[in-house]
Amino acid sequence: MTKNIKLLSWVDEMAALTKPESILWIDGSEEQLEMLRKEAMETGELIKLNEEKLPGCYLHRSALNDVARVEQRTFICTSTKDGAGPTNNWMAPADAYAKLGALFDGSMKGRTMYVIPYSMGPVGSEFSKIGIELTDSIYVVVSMAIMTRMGKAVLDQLGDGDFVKGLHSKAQLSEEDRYICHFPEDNAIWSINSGYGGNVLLGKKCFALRIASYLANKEGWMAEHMLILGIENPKGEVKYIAAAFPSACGKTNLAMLIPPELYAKEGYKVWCVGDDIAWLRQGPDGRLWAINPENGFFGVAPGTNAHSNFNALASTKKNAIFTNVALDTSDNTVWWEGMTDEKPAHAIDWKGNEWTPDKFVKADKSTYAAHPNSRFTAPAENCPCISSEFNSGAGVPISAIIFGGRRAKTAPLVYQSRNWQHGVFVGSTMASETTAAAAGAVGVVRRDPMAMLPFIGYNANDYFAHWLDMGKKLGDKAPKIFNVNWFRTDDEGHFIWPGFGDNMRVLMWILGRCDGTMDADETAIGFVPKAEDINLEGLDITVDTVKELLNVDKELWTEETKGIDEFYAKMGRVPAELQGELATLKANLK
Ligand code: OXD
Ligand code: MN
Repeated sequence: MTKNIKLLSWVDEMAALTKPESILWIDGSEEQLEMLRKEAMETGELIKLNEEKLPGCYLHRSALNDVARVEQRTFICTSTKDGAGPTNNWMAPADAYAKLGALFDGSMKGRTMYVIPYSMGPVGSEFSKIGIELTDSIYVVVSMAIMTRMGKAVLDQLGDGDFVKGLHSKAQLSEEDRYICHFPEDNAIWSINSGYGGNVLLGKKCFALRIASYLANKEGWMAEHMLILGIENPKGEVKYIAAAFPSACGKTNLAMLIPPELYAKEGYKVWCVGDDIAWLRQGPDGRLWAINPENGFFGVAPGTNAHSNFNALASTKKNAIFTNVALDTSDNTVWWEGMTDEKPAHAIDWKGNEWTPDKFVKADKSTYAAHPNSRFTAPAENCPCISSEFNSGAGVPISAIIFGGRRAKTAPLVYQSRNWQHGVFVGSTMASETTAAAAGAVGVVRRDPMAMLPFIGYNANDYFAHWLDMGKKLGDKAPKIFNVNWFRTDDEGHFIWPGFGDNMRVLMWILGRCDGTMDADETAIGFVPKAEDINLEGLDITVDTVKELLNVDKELWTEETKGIDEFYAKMGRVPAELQGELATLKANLK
C-alpha cells in the first residue's frame, strides 16, 4: 500500500520487537472493517446491538482495571527533565525505550499487528498531520475508524513524508506494567498494557494534544483542549468561539448546545465544529483559524440524555461503539445512569454481570449499571448540529477564546480579560473546585492551566511563553479572551445559573464584546457585563440575581492571588509578563 521507506522499515522493526503472527494494513474500506468487527464479535470483544434501534452499533467492555486515563503512568520522555517541565512525569528516552522495549518484546505473539494510517484533520489540509498506529487490538482499529480519517487515502497523502509513530499493545493488560510514553523529540508514542480509549486511541490525547502541543511550540501554532462552536445569526453570519474547560465541566454539552427559545425564534443557530480538541494557526488574513483534528466524539455516556445533550445522544444512534455502558437485555440496546429516569428491568452491567434496578444505591457508584467513565465513540457526521465547515481544510476564524472552571464562589458568570496578555494570565491560573459529590474536602482548588494540565507535551512555562508569543504575532487580530463560570452556588449549594442551552445568553454577550456592540464595567479582574445586558427573557431569574452572579468579591480574590502565588512558585519559571499580571491584579484589589 505504500513505498514510504521510513514507514516500511519502522513497521519491520516494530514487528521484529513485538513478534506478531501476521501484519494487516488497514485500508479504511467498509469490507475490511466489517471483517474485523465479525472477528471481534466471535471473541466477545464486540457485542452487536439491536440493528433496528442502533444500526451499526457495538458494545465493548474493557478490563475491570482499565477504565480511565492513567496520568500517573503517563510520561513525557524528553532528553532533559526540564523539557518535560514541572507538570509532567519524566523518563529519559533511553530508559523509557529500554523499559518499554522489554515489555513490548513478543507482546503481540499469536496476534495480528494492525497498521493504521490516520490523519488528524481533513486529509490534505495544511493544518493536518499524519500518524501511523500499530496495534494488536481490533477495538482500537474500529474506534480509530470513527475518531479519525484513516486508511489508504492517508497513505497516498503521506507519500514519502514523515508521520507520528504510534506503537500500542494490549500485552497482558497488566496494571503494574501499564505505560503511556511520549517521545516528542522522536515524533513517537509507545503505549502498553491498556485497552482504554484515552490511553490507546493514540491520535487523540497522545498525538493531537501532547505531541502536537510540542510541535506547535516549535512551528508557531497551537494545539489546545478546546471545543469549537459557531453561532449563526438570523442574517446567516457565523461567528466562532473556542473554549477550554477541565473535564466534568460540560465541554461536549456547550459544543452542541440548543439555543433557548428567545434566540431560536429569531433564527439563531448553533453549529458544532468540535467538542474536545482544537488546532489553531494564524491564517493568511492575520486572524486565528481553527480546525477540529478529530472525526468523531469520545464522550462520557452517564448523564447524557435528551435534555442535557440532545445532539450528543442523537450522534450515538448509528455506527457508534459504546464502552462499559449497560446492556438492556429486553431489546439489546444500551443504557447508562442518567439516560432515562426509568431504569431497565434487567441489564448486564459494565462488568458483564446480571443487573436489576434493586441493586442500585445512588451513593454507591459500584452498584451502577454503567461505569461512571463509560463512553460512546460516535461519528461527528451523525451530529444534527455538525458545522458545514467541519471538513473544511481551512478551518474557521475564531472571534473569542473562553476559559472556564467550576468555582462555587470566586469567579463571576463571565468576565473579559483586558487584552491577550491578561487573557493568558487568566488561562494560566484556571482552576476547578472539587464538589461535594466527590470524596475528600469540598472546594479544594485544582489548578488546570488552559485545561491542559495532563496534556501539555513539554515544559508548561514554555507553553505559557508560547501563548504570549502567539498574541504578539496576532496583534489586534487576536481573539478576545474571556472566562466563564456556570457553577456559582447559593448558600445552600444550589447552582444559581441554569446552564446548558441558557449558556448561549452569556455567549451572546461575549460576541457583542467582540464586535463592539456590548458595554461592560471594568473591575479588578477585567470587564464584567452590565447585568441588564444578559438577556433573561423566558428565564426565572432576576437582574439582581445576575448582579450577584457577576459580583467580584475582593476578599475572595485576595485569597485567590495567594493560591496563584503558590501555583506560580511551583511552576518555577513563569514568564515575567504573567508575574506582572499577577502584580497588577494584587494592586487592583488593594
Ligand atoms: C478527557 C477526555 O479526559 O476528553 O479530557 O476524554
Ligand atoms: Mn478531553
